[in-house]
Amino acid sequence: MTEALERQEQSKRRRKAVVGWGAVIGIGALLTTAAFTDVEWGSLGSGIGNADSRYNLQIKDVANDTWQDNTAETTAEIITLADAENMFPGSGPVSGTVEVWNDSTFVSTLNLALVDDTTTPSDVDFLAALRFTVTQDGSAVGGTYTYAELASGITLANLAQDDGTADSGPDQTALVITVELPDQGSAAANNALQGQAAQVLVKVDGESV
Ligand SMILES: [Ca+2]
Ligand SMILES: [Ca+2]
Repeated sequence: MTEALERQEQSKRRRKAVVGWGAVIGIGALLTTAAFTDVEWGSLGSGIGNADSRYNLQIKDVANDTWQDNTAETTAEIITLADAENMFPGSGPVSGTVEVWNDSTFVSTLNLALVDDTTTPSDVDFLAALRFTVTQDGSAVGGTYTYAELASGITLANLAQDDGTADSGPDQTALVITVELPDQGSAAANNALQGQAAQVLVKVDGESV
């Protein structure tokens, strides 16, 4: 065999070898496809939206030391103002505390407004003569307000989301509302308010942010 012929034969054998391997690999792949299957599932998080992700403010039921929803004016939580019934012009301030909890996973804005109770409407002159101040966790919110000014509402500091610790933390706040009936400047003006009364509701609302 000449050298050239021998190289030709070697080349043919290499091509056969290559073709042979290709066939084996092809069959192997076919067998895998036919005999074995497998699947993996993933989930986009543990849910999109959640029953627990409800935005919810609550007000403290002081008498029972529990938190509650009070969405209707007719079932408003009574905030005790000690000695408010004996108020007279110049008699000094009385105050009550509203505690609010942000029972949700959202940060909440907070607003406070006074609303004249339509079931027991206030005497207009008496209501207008009252002066109010508001503190949030000990810090004054603005200055001295008339009823009309607080009826328009004021903005309080935001509440953090529920921190998982009951009855403490930045998810709750204490609002102290102080009411005063100042001396009206004359006996006649003071006497004009005799026998008058006011019944005012406190509305605290917010928005998730
Ligand atoms: Ca609520
Ligand atoms: Ca808490």
